[in-house]
Amino acid sequence: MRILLVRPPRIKQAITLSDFMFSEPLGLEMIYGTLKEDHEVEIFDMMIEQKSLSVKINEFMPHVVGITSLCIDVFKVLDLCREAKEMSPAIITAVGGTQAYLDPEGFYDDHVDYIFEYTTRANLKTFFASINGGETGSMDGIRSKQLSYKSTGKKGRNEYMLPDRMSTEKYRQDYSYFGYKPAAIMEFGTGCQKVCDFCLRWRIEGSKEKLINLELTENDLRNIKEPTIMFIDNDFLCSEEKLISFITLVKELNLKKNYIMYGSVEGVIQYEKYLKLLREIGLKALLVGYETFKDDELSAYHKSSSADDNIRAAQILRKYKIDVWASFMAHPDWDKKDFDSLRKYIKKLKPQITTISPLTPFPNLPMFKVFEDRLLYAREDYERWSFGQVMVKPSKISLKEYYYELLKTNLYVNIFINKNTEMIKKYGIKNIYRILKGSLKAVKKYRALMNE
Ligand code: B12
Repeated sequence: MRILLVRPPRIKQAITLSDFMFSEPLGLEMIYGTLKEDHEVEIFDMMIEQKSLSVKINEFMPHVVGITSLCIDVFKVLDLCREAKEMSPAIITAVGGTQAYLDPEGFYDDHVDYIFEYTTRANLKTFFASINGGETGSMDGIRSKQLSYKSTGKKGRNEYMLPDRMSTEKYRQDYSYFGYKPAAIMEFGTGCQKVCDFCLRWRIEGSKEKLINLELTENDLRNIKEPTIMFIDNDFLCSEEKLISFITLVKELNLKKNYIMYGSVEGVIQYEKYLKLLREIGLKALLVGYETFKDDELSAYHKSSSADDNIRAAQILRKYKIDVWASFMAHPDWDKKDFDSLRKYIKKLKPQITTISPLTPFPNLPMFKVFEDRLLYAREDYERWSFGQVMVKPSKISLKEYYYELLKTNLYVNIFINKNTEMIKKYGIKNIYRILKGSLKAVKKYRALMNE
């Protein structure tokens, strides 16, 4: 069979960070890697391609169009499925990805034949073998239109398979992570035991932390040609076993690359001794969720660290010269004084890059129920659920003032606190220009929202 795997284009009206962080469609590369054994497969990355899906379908004549999805993509994915069906009703459409896992119902639509709620090597292989033979019975993890999207009831999770890095060869120069371009992404271990209240990631991967099969990881590391790898693990600093195993592997393979990782405050403090080693083998930046300057909010979010721990972690990371890309969440009950206190707190932490996003109680998270009555938009207003837009009505100041404070704080901390000349030296003027262009776009979108 000919299978076209599609990543939908950027959603222009949504607030996204994809101008700063723009990675490869890792899930599609895995599907490609598994299906290429028996089928003719191609990836069509519409975040880069200028061509329409119809033109691509005319060229490739696929039997199946499989589309990946994130929260803000739902309407676009449905449009693409319709476009495929209009080209030929015989084309089979299938949807997968994070959003299909978290909320498959959003894809119940006449133009969607199958929804992969979760994908494993086994269900993927069986599914394609059986539709090739004209059969479509019920299968674990897959909901079909024919069976009214009923699930078999068996729960499961996405399996980490070996991605085929060559499948996106023609796009790879464009994939970047902030100042690092080109950059690849991969995962070393799945799950997150911290189960913070606002976070989706343990919902996706579970609360058990597990290392991905080392042989697979080793193969994948050998295949990556980019000088920078961003690890998407929820908390790379979650266990001594993981740190030792990574450091040993990098040394064994004699890899000389830049690494970017997510790391918790707790992990920085507990595993300080490994940070020196990580820095020596190439760790350049750690993405740290400091979240807030208030202890009561940290405990309400079920974070296991305090505001003072944040400061301690920042000092440790400075000591080892590891850049910090910090993230904070603005609570909807903040007033102007709170934003001012946040700016002062960030001055103490001195991260290299800071993002402040409004708290987003995503549907399915326990927090959704808490804020349900204060939501500004409907659950089905998918393009707004970007984690960049204010979704909960602020209680102390107007929405316009709230946006103003968010914008002011984001600009203030990134322009005045971060050392911009140092960044130009580190990333080069071309990368800084790309980032500035992205920032201007974001500022424009924020201003439009302020006047909505
Ligand atoms: C890398 C990444 C990105 C990359 C690219 C992701 C992509 N797929 O295109 C970039 C940087 C572009 C990105 C952007 C955004 N992201 Co992001 N991202 C991630 C991250 C760190 C890893 C995702 C990943 O690669 N997982 C591993 C792969 C293997 O999993 P997977 O894609 O689900 O694929 C598996 C299955 O789903 C299946 N599959 C996938 N697609 C398909 C298709 C078919 C047909 C089939 C059969 C199977 C299948 O195959 C895989 C098998 O295991 C996650 C956090 C995390 N650690 O999970 C956030 C995350 C997915 N992102 C998130 C968000 C919110 C965003 C943004 C909206 C943020 C923003 N405001 O800018 C933007 C949206 C971009 C846009 N549409 O314009 C949320 C998603 C929430 C949701 N409900 O979807 C997450 C969970 C982070 C969070 N906030 O908690 N992101």
